Amino acid sequence: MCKGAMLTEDNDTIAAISTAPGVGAIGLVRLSGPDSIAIADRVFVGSKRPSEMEHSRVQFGRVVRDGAVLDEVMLTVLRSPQSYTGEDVVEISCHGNPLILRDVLSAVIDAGARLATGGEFTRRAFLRGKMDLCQAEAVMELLSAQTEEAKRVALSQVRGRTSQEVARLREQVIRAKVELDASIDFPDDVSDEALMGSDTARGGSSVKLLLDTARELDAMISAFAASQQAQRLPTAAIVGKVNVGKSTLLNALLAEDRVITSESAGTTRDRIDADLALSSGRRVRLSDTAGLVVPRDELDVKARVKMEEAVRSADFLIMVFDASSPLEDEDAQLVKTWGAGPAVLVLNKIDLGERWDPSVLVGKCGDLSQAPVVRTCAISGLGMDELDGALDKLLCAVTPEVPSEACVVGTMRNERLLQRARDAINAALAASHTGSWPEFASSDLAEALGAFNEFLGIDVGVDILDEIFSRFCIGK
Ligand SMILES: Nc1nc2c(ncn2[C@@H]2O[C@H](COP(=O)(O)OP(=O)(O)OP(=O)(O)O)[C@@H](O)[C@H]2O)c(=O)[nH]1
Ligand SMILES: [Mg+2]
Repeated sequence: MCKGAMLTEDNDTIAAISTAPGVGAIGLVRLSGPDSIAIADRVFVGSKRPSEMEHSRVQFGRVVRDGAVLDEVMLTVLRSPQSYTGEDVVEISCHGNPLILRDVLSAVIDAGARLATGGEFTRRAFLRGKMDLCQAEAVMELLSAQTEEAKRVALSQVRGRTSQEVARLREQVIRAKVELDASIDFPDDVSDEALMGSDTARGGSSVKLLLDTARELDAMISAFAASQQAQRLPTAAIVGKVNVGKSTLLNALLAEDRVITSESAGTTRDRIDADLALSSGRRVRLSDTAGLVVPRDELDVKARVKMEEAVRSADFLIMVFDASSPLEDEDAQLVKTWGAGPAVLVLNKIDLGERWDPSVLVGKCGDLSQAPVVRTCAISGLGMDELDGALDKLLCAVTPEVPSEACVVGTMRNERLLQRARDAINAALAASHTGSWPEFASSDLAEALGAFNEFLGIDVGVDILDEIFSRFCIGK
């Protein structure tokens, strides 16, 4: 078992490329461990040796191997314990070319470092007490956050707010348990009143303390559900009759030639997803779908199934119509079948004229009266700004509100542990209504403390750490 901050695992020096794969202005190779600075001495040539540099100083120089210059770099030395991992860390900022980064990494490995595994830097930060497990897990959440809410939750967790809240609740349970245990060991010294509630002279009874804790846990658990929904990328399915310009509209929104379009009806068969960043910065996943048509063959039937799946999983619909030709049965079918949910109505091909009024559609489905109508010409991009704005409003409407002051946990593991703690506390409270209080309650509270400990990473098993850190990328 790991004693959280106390136990350290490996004591070697690890290295990895910490920036994202691909070309960038700058790429970072990071070393952590007791030999980081000695290894840097072996590969770096500058006016000072890295071992002579003070903490957090940066120096320009060259990384060399066998006399050949691999790159001109900026090298930073961070001395233990004032670094991300708590160990000696050296960061080498190179030109962000993957070939250069690979050369510099292989030079430091030849000089004595080991290639880091996924999440190993953060795992070391946890094991050396730089952060608790809840914060360490949130580092990964922060890197992969796709929505504002996901970013907010992860950042607040990385900064330690969630850990502080959970540590406070854990303290409350410890206080209640100490009082209960005292009543078991010294039954004459602790009155039932003190435990059950009316004796407030002792600074609040165990029952009151536990009721408050369970209430706070309840609030965190219910905020989790709303927050999870707000954390996933909302999706919108682009639907409509064949050939109305759905795929052209997707390309216009993305400002790239992403999907095939053509004048023959039935071009799109499969569902095609693409992520779009709106001008507000909010993001939405768009699904282009096969057009509605009377099925002629098995392929049409399969395409229809895919289209219906996309509609079912969408948060809202982008219903596309050809404004330049008369409405047909498929248009009416679209509105009748799916017009009751949140949607934006797109009247496309307005460059070819507008043959009908959108009120005709609204008349077919009462719920559509709330739907915004946007007129577009997808081949020229006309109307895309209005559509961007309409999508943004719909996104706000379908994203559940999570109070910004709510303390929310980021992962299912975290939420399950809070539930486990809450259920154990409730079991302890139930015991207070039976003759079994306080013996049974004390063991329930031990269970609640176990859940809090696992949450914070106190006394967790290596298997749990492996599980958590295996999801990390290499270099973090
Ligand atoms: N004039 C004009 N033509 C358009 C417009 N939008 C799309 N088109 C054309 O309409 C044809 C069909 O476009 P698509 O985007 O393939 O239509 P779709 O709805 O995806 O069609 P399916 O995948 O077959 O259901 C293509 O020839 C497009 O160039 C528009 O706003 N104005
Ligand atoms: Mg298409």
